[in-house]
Amino acid sequence: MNVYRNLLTTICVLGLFATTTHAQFFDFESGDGGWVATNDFEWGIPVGADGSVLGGSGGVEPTGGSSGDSVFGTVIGGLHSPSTVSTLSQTFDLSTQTGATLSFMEWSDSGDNSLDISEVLVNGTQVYISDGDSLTAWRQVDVDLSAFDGQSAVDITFQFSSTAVVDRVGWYIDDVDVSAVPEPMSFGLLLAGGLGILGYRRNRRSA
Ligand SMILES: [Ca+2]
Ligand SMILES: [Ca+2]
Repeated sequence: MNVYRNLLTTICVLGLFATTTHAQFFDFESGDGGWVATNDFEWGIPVGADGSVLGGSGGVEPTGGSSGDSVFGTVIGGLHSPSTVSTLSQTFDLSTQTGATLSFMEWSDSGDNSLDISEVLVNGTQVYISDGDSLTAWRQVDVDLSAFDGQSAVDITFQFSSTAVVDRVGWYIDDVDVSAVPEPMSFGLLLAGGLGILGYRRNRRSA
């Protein structure tokens, strides 16, 4: 009976391992997490800069992060630049994943979407566009990336494109989470490994 109980426990434990993984989570507290920033995007601690006070328009940037202090934003403590495309990118391997998702926290003050555009591109395809609201709190965004399951090079890019019309504090990003569940083959390997350990322990006990 003990063998069957152990087997059940092993399967349950492996089942826990097979649930959604959050191995690729970035709170940006200890660094840039390998994200590559261009132009206005920079890593740092926002201080609540006010777009109108700075000579631009709109609302304020956050004070600190959604988590901790640090974030990425289009000019920390200042207005974004006019007529500039700024990007924040990293490439992920989703070749052994299924049901991939992207979630992140955003703070946006970019005005009407007909002017400045805050969007997420995955392998060049737009998967999210922010409405550009003048947010006064962090907002969670969830994006389904399952269309990219099985691909070994999935580029995720946060892209902020500004016009020459009016400058605001822009777009701030924190707590980026690229999650997925190991595909069935990976789960099978885990199960086989677990059963192997169980068999080894059983053999050792009876030896
Ligand atoms: Ca943070
Ligand atoms: Ca800014």
